[in-house]
Amino acid sequence: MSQDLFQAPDYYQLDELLTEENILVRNAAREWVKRAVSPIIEEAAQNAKFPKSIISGLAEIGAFGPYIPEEYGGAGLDQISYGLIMQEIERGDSGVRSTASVQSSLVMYPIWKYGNEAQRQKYLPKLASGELLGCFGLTEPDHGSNPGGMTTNIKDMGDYYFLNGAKMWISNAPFADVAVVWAKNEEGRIKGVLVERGMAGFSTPETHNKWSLRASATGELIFDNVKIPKENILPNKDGLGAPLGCLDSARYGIAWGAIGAAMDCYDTALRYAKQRIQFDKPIAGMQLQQKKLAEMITEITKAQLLTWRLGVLKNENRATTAQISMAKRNNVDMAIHIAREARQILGAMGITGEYSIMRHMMNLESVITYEGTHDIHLLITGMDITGISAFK
Ligand code: TGC
Ligand code: FAD
Repeated sequence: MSQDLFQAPDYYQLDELLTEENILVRNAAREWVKRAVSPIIEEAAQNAKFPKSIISGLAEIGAFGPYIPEEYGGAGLDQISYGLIMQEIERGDSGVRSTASVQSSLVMYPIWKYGNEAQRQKYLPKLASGELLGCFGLTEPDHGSNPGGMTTNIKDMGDYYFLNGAKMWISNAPFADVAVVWAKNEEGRIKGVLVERGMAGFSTPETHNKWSLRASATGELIFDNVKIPKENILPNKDGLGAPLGCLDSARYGIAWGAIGAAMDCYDTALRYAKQRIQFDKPIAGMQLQQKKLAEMITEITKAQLLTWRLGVLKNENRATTAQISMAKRNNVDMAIHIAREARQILGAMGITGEYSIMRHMMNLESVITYEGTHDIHLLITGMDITGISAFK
């Protein structure tokens, strides 16, 4: 990829809404992405290889557990700083943000919220430092949008449980040291299970041939009579609401992250349009290209405002599932449209790895599907405003 010349758009002076700490945290993440992610990410994506070299840097910028209390190794930051870290990381690559989202919101969050003190002490500090990496197993081959139908199960064997079943499309699975897995007990109640690499009967084959999120490793989790010690069950919450509660936190991070990807596409297209001469003038001077760029900055600004407000509500513990869902859906949709338009502004150059746009565009095809598809989020809003569930 050519040199990273990124300049973040802030059309409505939104920095004035941020605290000093928010800006410090955001700038540290921004600087790290330029230094450690941009130079290596295109090659990692082209080779479909997760760049393990970034793990220590992610831990250093506080991307593993930004809002987890410091006593457990987290960064103890507010929700807006958490969002800004995700924005900056996804400005670099959605797959790198995925690794941070999974570790923070889908692994550390459930251990912190639903685990007991021994589980918190055992796992959280090592997850925060990147010494351990985690993954989150909810989706199954036959249960994606409808995780409540899952068939992965635990059976009480007296001193331990037997875990059987399979999860699919799991980010970080191929190298995760610990998996937070959702499984039904004999009463059909969903429980959180901590499964560790090395347990007999547990395997994590990698999923190949992805055209999207190529710098993130995706895989399956297969459980064949895995013996689970009883202390590996998360005791403090069960039912479908437990995994869905984790998704609230991860979807919130994605809402910010998608703004980062959109900002990078817009900034790249703007710079290119000013330099590229056709018909004896920069294409930035052509009305059709200006329309595209004007619409992009408008949509980015609207998303920034929506998401900042959501962050304020989240800081006050007032953000609802439906509000988070709306921001995830809107912002990812906004980013994917901007990526497609920006790609066209670069003409043929837009399809190459010289620029980040095509990589963002392909990545966003996963982001619009995972953590609830665009359709599912429309139906969550529909359910919220009508009071009628389209899922039943
Ligand atoms: P429903 O009947 O609505 O709810 C079941 C129970 O859950 C409660 N609940 C929530 N609790 C906490 N937080 C939330 N966000 C909650 N949403 C619902 C609800 O109150 C109820 O509780 P109770 O006590 O009455 O039992 O459930 P449903 O079966 O009708 O499903 C609703 C639906 C479709 C919205 C839900 O299943 C859904 O969100 N599906 C989408 C699945 C999804 O998002 N999967 C994501 C997998 S993880 C992933 O993609 C990681 S990618 C990571 C990366 O790489 O970045
Ligand atoms: P399906 O549920 O089969 O949906 C197919 C289509 O039908 C979609 O367009 C959907 O919108 C539509 N549809 C489904 N139900 C309805 C309905 N009621 N009304 C209208 N339309 C409907 N999962 C994890 O648990 N952990 C992970 O770490 C994880 N990482 C992922 C990483 C990647 C790269 C990808 C691509 C996925 C990942 N997922 C993960 C899985 C992801 O959450 C699921 O793919 C997603 O929830 C959708 O499930 P599905 O793919 O089975 O699609």
